[in-house]
Amino acid sequence: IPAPTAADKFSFGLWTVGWQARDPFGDATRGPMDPVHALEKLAEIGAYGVNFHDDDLIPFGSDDSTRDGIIERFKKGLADTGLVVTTATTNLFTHPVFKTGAFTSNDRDVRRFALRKVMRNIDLAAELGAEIYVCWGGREGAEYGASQGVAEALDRYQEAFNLLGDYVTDKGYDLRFAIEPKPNEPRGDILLPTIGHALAFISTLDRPELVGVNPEIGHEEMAGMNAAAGYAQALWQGKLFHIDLNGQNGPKYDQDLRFGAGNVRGAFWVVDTLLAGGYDGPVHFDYKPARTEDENGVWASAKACIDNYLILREKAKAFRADPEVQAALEAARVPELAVPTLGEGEGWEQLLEWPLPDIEAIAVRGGAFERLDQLALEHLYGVR
Ligand code: GLT
Ligand code: MN
Ligand code: MN
Ligand code: MN
Repeated sequence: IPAPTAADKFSFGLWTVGWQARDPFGDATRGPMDPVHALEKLAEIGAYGVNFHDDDLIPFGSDDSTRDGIIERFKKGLADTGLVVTTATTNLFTHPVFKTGAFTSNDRDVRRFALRKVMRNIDLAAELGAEIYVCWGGREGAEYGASQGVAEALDRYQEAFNLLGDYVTDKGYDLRFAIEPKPNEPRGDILLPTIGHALAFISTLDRPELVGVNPEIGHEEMAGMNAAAGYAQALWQGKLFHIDLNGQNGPKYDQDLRFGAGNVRGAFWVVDTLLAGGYDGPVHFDYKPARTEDENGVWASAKACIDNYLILREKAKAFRADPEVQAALEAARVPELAVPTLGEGEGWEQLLEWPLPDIEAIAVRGGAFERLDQLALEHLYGVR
């Protein structure tokens, strides 16, 4: 396994390695983790960056002097370890005030408070040099058909992003937003449930150029989506601002497994897609070290996220470089898809004049995809 370097831009959220492993059925199995300790250990395993929710760093409700002290200590930790703050985000889901939503709560006071909470942490994000501000709207949604109007909720969601776009523009911050889709959990049905919903929503904003997506592998798979295909479309639209890599075993509760566990094949195609699309942002892991683990298990799993990415990157490169794969791609006519359907200067009239080839002969021709996919599996299984 290659050693991680700063150029790989591996990053972790404080809430990942710091997760105390409370679940709906059981209490925490690990104690709180000091953020500066997290920085030290992350630097040790080869991470480049870190990110956080406001409340991960500064407990909700802290007074100003406590807040300032925590920030100063964290800045020193960053300087000592050389870690970079790649992104930041707001916790709009833990405190009971957000139980009916944040930007889209029916309660207007909640919406106004949520925006204030975000703006305050945007100031800190900008101060610490973050370039991306993640927005995961886990509480934006509903359990019941009549409990909120979806159209009105989307109006308020749009209003929130328009206001935040004004805020960073007026403040002169070099910060863009990344919306993180998720279909459900904690709400029964969450607004902007998939990459596609988020991309469509972004196109309605006043400043669409400031907003992209932060797709999480597990969330897409919970929705039955192919994560790699979603990442590819986001790249194609210039909207893959950030990524949350982790593992998931099919459509069930959000497992947040370490990257590379769960759907291994899906993880391989995600890495291949990121390489092909030239993604050069932080390679961020958003996972939860299993509840069974003590702190040793936390760092073993964090290191495993990095290692699995590096392993899969080697395999994806080897797959693409393999002459047999290149021949199989040709046989499957994959390069032909890059050729425009109409020739230079052609329009519908020329297409109508095109002498039809033997359609029945084309219909019996095989796609030759099985051989190609088997080569991918053989690379993944480590026999090539
Ligand atoms: C929360 C969620 C993640 C989001 C984080 C950002 S918070 O842990 O499960 O998927 O990326 O708010
Ligand atoms: Mn039950
Ligand atoms: Mn998740
Ligand atoms: Mn996430």
